[in-house]
Formats: sequence, structure tokens, C-alpha cells
Amino acid sequence: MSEIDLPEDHPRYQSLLTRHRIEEGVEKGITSKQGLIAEGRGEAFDYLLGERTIKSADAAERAAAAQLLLADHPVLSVNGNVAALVAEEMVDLADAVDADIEVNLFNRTPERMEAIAAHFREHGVTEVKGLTADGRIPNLSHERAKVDADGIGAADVVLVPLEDGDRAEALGEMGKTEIVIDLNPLSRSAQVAAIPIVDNIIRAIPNMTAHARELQDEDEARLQEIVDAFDPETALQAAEAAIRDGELA
Ligand code: PTJ
Repeated sequence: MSEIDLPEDHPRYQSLLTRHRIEEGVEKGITSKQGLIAEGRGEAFDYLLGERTIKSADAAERAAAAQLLLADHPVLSVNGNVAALVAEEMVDLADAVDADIEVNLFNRTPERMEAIAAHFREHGVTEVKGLTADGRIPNLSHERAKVDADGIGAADVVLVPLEDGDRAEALGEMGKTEIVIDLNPLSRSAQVAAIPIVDNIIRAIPNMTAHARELQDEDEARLQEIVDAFDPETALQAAEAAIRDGELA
């Protein structure tokens, strides 16, 4: 039996596990109440996608892994939903691509910042970024704009999962190469990303890590080829088509 007392081959296993983790996140002061609403919206899109990683999402996850391996200073941004759903998997990915983890919240409070940082420390991260907050994202209201100058502030490639559109756009305007994970292909964050990944974060992160481990010995030219072969427009169109025309599993 797993953490939710259900066999893993139960047809609704993933969805129930996700709900359980988000609920627990709220109880621990990690996830915001708005995070529950965001989860519900994500689930609806996932249902329409057949709760599976579609081919274009797998290609995006591979391109994202290559992009993270190519980066000089990659940062994985985490919020309350990400921390509740995939903390351990994020730490694995950070390890595979040698990235920093930075807490960056939409509804920023000192208590949630600390609770999320502590959660990642419990998962083995020695230096969780985001608490210094000595950098700013230009053109964003104060609290949401706070970043670490030597974290997201100095990053060349940033992974921003489940992000709101404004901040995704503002980060893009700072010249960062943005990888977005969002189940809604029409969301502004997915639309502004260099690499949009339309997949449930619960599947996306482990798959990115698997791709990163498989690609780790490739040379830069080969990694760049994989990034260049990826087209964000085509990937978003494929995801939208899967949602509109797909057959439910
Ligand atoms: O912890 P905070 O304060 O930073 O707040 C985080 C949330 C997620 C509440 C905040 O960023 C927010 O309100 O986000 P939005 O604008 O609701 O956008 C979240 C997007 O993530 C939506 O487009 C959802 O479809 C999508 N989403 C939700 N759950 C998942 C998801 N995408 C991938 N995997 C999921 N499990």
C-alpha cells in the first residue's frame, strides 16, 4: 500500500494521490488555499488529456532536460503546489542537472517561505534559495517580484512550474530562458515559455530527470540540436488538439 492506502493500479490512484498531497500541503502551511483551486483547474485539463504524458509533452520534457544541462546557472523555482506535490522529485532533478532550488511565491508570506524552505531541507537540499530576496523582477508588484540576486536574479535558465502569467511574462522580459509546466496550453505562462510543457507536474518532473540522466554524457552541440529541434508553437498546438479532439481513456 502507498501513502494513500490505495493500490497503485487503482484507476484514480494518481488523481487521489495528488489531492491528498495538496490537502496535506495546506495543513502543513506549505500550500495556499488558492493552491487547491489551481489544483482543481489542473485536474480538469489532465482529465481531458487522458491523464497521460502526450508525445509532444515528452518531447518538451526532453528539450527542457537538454536546456537545463546546457545552462550555466539553472534555477528550479518552487511554489506551494510544487512543494506539496513533487518535493523529492524536484530535488532529484536539481541533482541531475546541477540546479539551484528557489522558493518563489505568488502569495508570499514569511511563514510559507520558511515552511517550504524547511520542507526542501528535510528532503536533503542544503541551500534553499529565495529567502534573501535581495533581487527584484522588474515591472511586477512588490511581494511577487522578490528573488535572490544570486538565484533567479542571476539564472540563465529558469523552470517555472504552475506559475501565474504576469510573473512568467516578466521573467521572460528579463531575458531568462523559461521552461514552464502548465496543464493549460492556453495559459499565458505556457504561451510565453521558450519550452512549454503541457503535462501534470507529477509526471513531468520524473520524466525530465530520466531524460537528463540519459543525456548527461552528450556534448553541447548534440544538446543544442535537441533544443533547436523543439518548437513551442507546434507543441502548444498539439496539446490543444489532444484536449479538443482526444478520446478519453
Ligand atoms: O504557492 P503560491 O503562493 O506561489 O501560489 C501558487 C498558485 C498555483 C496558487 C498560483 O501560482 C496560481 O494561482 O496559479 P494559477 O494562476 O491558478 O495557475 C496555475 C496553473 O497551473 C493553471 O493553469 C493550472 O491548470 C496549472 N496546474 C494546476 N495543477 C497542475 C498544473 N499544471 C501541471 N500540473 C499540475 N499538477
